[in-house]
Amino acid sequence: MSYVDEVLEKVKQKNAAEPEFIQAVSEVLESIRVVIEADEDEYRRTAFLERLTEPERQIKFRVPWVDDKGQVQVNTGYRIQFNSAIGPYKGGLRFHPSVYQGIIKFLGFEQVFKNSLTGLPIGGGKGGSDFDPKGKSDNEVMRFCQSFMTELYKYIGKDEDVPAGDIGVGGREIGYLYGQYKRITNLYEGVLTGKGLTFGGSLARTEATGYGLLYLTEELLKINGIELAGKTVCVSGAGNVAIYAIQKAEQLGAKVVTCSDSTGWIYDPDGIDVPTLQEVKEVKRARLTEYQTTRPNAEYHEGKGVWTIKCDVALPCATQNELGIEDAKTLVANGCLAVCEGANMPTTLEATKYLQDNKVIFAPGKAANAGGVATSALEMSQNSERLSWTFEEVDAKLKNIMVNITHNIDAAAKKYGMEGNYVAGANIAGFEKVAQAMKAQGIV
Ligand code: NDP
Ligand code: 2IT
Repeated sequence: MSYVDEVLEKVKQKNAAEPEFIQAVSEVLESIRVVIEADEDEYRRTAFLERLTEPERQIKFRVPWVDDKGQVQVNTGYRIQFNSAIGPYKGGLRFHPSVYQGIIKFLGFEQVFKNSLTGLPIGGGKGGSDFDPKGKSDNEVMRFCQSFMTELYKYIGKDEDVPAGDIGVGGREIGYLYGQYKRITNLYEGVLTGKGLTFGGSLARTEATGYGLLYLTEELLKINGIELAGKTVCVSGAGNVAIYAIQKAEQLGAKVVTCSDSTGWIYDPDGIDVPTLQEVKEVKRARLTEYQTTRPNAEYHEGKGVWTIKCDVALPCATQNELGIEDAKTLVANGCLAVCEGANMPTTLEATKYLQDNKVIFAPGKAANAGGVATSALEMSQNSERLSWTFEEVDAKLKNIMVNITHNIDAAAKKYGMEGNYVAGANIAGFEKVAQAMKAQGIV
């Protein structure tokens, strides 16, 4: 049996209860098979892939907090420090009831290669909790965040591990977490990114993941001789990534006609109105039904459905495995040209293969959504030098990083004879830097 297959078998056995982690590892190991097989004996002798797929450290902790009625609630907290070969652990925190170890592990694993692709010195990690911020008061969210940080602070630091936001963790949560870290440690340091602008946050971090997704999408289409302007775009999600993806797509001359949340979706034939969406989701924290009240031409539907709308470009920006094989078939039948992932692993392996087989340009999340963490690394730089760059400076650096990623994944795919396979290109390009660093650092 080849070394890659041996390790895949071991990973499946060892992590049988974590399907998302197995999915993420399978995709990466399949992609880098060609690199491993060129020097298989040495990779096997050094148990390289066993080390790559085993987190350096996994922290799991109790998070007790008191709700507004005086009832004590208990959640589980996680921080998985996956790989620090190229820099301190870096990656977001997710607060969502679906969180368990397998979700955080798959996200941490993806983060290792994503962070490598940014070209910046950041290792990979991820954390979170099964806490559901929906329907909680600000005070409840604050008490939860304070309790979460009262344990987490022991394991993080500006040169050690730097968390940020993800699903359910935005500016409000980062503020509460930062306040508690500072109170406990007495340190005013860049230990979290996505901070408010008055306490060390970076301009353009809020917009960065969505904007970066569009910079990469525009460049990838250009490489393939297609112009983004004038195209119809379907977006899923209505959170941080989705909102700023829609805004940038519209600025670049495309028309975005859909968005969705966990209960339903919007089709707006006039193009999604970003200020209305921001009011509903960022200010009121309400459901998408509210969007329709000020946009009478828009349709609201319960459940899932954004991929049924005919589009040129599809941007899944909600959550993992939200785009399955039936969705992929519908997109292809409707003439979709490109799918670029704003979320982490939103497309199933089967759907990804179907899209690629049908010549749909496919950009995997670890490349396409890397603008968020890249700008987090820019926030770390600004914190270190105690300076703040302008929006235009940060945005220009972000654009440059995304254009570089686009060309790097294209070149890596070509180098290994897989032109146009950007999944392989991203995995190989991300792997190469981490692998070099791990080899140089010995058996650790
Ligand atoms: P938010 O919490 O801001 O938004 C998430 C959106 O997706 C919401 O509209 C939410 O609906 C919807 N959603 C979440 N979970 C589900 C689910 N299980 N079923 C259906 N809809 C769901 O998160 P982000 O925008 O930050 O994150 C979106 C994706 O992007 C995630 O995969 C995340 O890992 C990834 N990502 C985020 C980055 C960042 O910088 N924030 C960077 C790179 C990737 P509702 O409004 O009802 O809650
Ligand atoms: O998935 C991701 O890259 C993020 N949630 C952002 C991580 C970060 O450290 O900014």
